[in-house]
Amino acid sequence: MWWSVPLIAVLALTFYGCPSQQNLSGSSDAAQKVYVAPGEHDEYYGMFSGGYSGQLPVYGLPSGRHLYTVPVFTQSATNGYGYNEETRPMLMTTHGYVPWDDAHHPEGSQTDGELDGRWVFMNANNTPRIARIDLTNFQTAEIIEIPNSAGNHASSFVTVNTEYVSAATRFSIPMDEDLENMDVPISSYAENFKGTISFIKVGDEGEMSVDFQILVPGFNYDLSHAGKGPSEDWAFFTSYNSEEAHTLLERNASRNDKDFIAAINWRKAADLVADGAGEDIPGEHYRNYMDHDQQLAKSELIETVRVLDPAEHPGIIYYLPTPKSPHGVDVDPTGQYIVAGGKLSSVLPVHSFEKIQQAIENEDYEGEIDGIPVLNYNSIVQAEVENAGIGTLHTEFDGNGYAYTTAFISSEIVKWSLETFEVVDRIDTYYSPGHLMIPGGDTRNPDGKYLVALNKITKDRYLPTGPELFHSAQLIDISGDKMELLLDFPTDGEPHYAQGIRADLIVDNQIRFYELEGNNHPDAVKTESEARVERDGNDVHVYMTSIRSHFTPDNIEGVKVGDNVYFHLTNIEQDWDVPHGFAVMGAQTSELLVMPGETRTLVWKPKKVGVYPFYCTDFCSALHQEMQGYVRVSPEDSDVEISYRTGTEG
Ligand code: RUQ
Ligand code: CUA
Repeated sequence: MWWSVPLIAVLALTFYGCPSQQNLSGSSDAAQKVYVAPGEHDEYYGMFSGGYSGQLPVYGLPSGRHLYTVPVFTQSATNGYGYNEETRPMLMTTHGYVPWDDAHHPEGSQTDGELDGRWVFMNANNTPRIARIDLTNFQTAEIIEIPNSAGNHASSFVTVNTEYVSAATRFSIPMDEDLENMDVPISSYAENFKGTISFIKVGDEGEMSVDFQILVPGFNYDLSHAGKGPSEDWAFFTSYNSEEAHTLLERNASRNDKDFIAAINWRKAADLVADGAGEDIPGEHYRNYMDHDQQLAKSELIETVRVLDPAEHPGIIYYLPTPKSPHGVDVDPTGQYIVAGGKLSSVLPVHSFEKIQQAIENEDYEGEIDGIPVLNYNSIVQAEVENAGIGTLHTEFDGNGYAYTTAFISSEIVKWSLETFEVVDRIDTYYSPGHLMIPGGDTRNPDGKYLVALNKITKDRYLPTGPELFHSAQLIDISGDKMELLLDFPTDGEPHYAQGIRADLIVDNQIRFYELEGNNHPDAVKTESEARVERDGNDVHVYMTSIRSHFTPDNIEGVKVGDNVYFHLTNIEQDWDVPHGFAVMGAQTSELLVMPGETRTLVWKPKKVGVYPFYCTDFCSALHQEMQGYVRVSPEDSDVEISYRTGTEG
């Protein structure tokens, strides 16, 4: 337990001189199990959420090597995502350009309930959005905004064939067709505030659209997971604050003994919508996507959204009473059991899908809320796992009949049987795990070899770095009867959830460079002879190429103070792992990092007269330092004409 560490740490310090040697995980046996020899590759990709970094850091497992970070909801100076003109539209929202978010749950696309290695979806919690990351190039391919929502936390979980991705409002908000009526006192929460649960349709190419929203009472919707097998037409969403408090939730939303899991028959709702059910209400939202042909992100504004009122469409949603402010909701590989994280509960409740179906059939209800039947708790609960730790949050499965649950307060992972519902093993974590991840652990077919604990608190685990410490992940061997800690490593940003995907599902589909012929960017230049500089009023367009180790052109004159200079750089290399960078003195955005065959644009507004150097930022060849050039900037009223050259004296 983390609060008991200082004492142990002091003892350890006395005897070994190092506080982290208190546990014996550094045994050579454990080291062997995570050792990936130089030049060898890991068995899994670990796609971790970056939490408040808004990105998707990617680690190799079991080694814990940090392989890459995919920029998603946040601008990234590392490669210019969100800074350059081509990718800025990805971050467009109805609130304007939003270059940051809080990303919580990466989820891999599935076919027939198994990971298929095509895409990873991830939610933005703050300004509600869902991103789709393409695993052929590890770039964000699309971001869709979720309307009528605030705090998109119960997202982005997929149905068994990636028909839909889920979203739900964490913070209920006033909702009205007439936007004027949204200006209401906060104290009118109970009468005016509503939630929505959204189903985002995913097309064959991955393109997303908000298919429908279900209007629900003003609780806080927290997490979700779709069913599988017998329950595959259903999706489950936890909620808290069934008290509908709007202040001091810590106390006021912890009164009720039970809150609810919303069980939604998404198939039925989707069929109804396809037949024209529901109502289109205002719901402005952006859909931003990468146009691969033009290598440019595009934004489109969608104005309405289809909404279903459960009172008018019986059979699409039921409430499952669940103790007490539940957090995670996880469905076992058979699709039979729905496990809720009992954040404030002394037991871990497990609902049975079969019993839920019976209760629905028998109309075995204990009440109704806004037209939503509340099923009888005692009729649907299969078991309450005792002794599963304190502050249980999330559960994953090994495919061998066991479930693993994180306990935040008692700082441990607890392994229990899906047959006896008894705890069979437990292991301490360092410290306070939130989510956990087993590769495929929320699919029909988990790989029950490793488990990663995604910890919230780090304390003394690594060399201290001042008040701020990276979060930590711990790799645990779950292949035997006893869990064994193998490795821990710091993570970039807060790893809420993660996905472990078998490397062979991804490796063979990798794009190594973009074909220059396929580049239809309107500002691309594919040969040095096409490179040029053109003035158009106050705009100067530099159509530039890069190849080892020069830019064309590299001497530019005739730019004036007050101009907007667009550097459109096409990297005409056709080889793997030869990006070129571009930076110019005084630029107010990041560098560009341009992949072979790709075009990227940096806008520069020189403020002072002078001669400005530009250079390549990525060490690309032995003569990388020579990869540079100059732009001459003349006074606003100067009559120096545009001219440019490479390799000739001016
Ligand atoms: S959360 S620690 Cu998924 Cu954002 Cu549970
Ligand atoms: Cu091109 Cu360094």
